[in-house]
Amino acid sequence: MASLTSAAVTIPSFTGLKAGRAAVRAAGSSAAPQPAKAMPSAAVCARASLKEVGVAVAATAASAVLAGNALAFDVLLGGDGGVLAFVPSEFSVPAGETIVFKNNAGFPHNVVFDEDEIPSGVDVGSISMSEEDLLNAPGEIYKVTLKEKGTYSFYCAPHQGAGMVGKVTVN
Ligand SMILES: [Cu+2]
Repeated sequence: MASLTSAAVTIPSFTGLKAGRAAVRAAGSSAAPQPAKAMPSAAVCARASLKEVGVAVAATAASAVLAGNALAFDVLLGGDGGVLAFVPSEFSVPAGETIVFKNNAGFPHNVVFDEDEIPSGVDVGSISMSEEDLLNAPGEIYKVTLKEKGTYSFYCAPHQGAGMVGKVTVN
């Protein structure tokens, strides 16, 4: 469900970006000194950008198949050297992109958002694991999708004292 939603949100906005760029190019060519040439070259631009969009959508689909998730941001729980940390511990994601926390080393871990350090109006219970829930096995994941823009702080309950804390900015 989560990956479907993410794809549905992402692909139209990406296409929109391309269309916006094509519009700028078309406007540029119609401002050219010879209006007779403006029409054909604008048409060529439009055709070329349609091709680009096709390629972009195909590339997105291919990476979705490879990753199993259209657009996701991966965070490791525990560094490869055994350090008790989120890797990376500070990052940004677009609103609606799924964040995938993956058990890597030094588990058990979990992901608990700090109710005092999330955007107002966001229900902390809907985005957090409970303090008691733990990811025990290698490769186990916790996924969350943040829709409200702002800064969110989170921590791993077992390792908060060891500095396993993180911050994500949703924009
Ligand atoms: Cu931990």
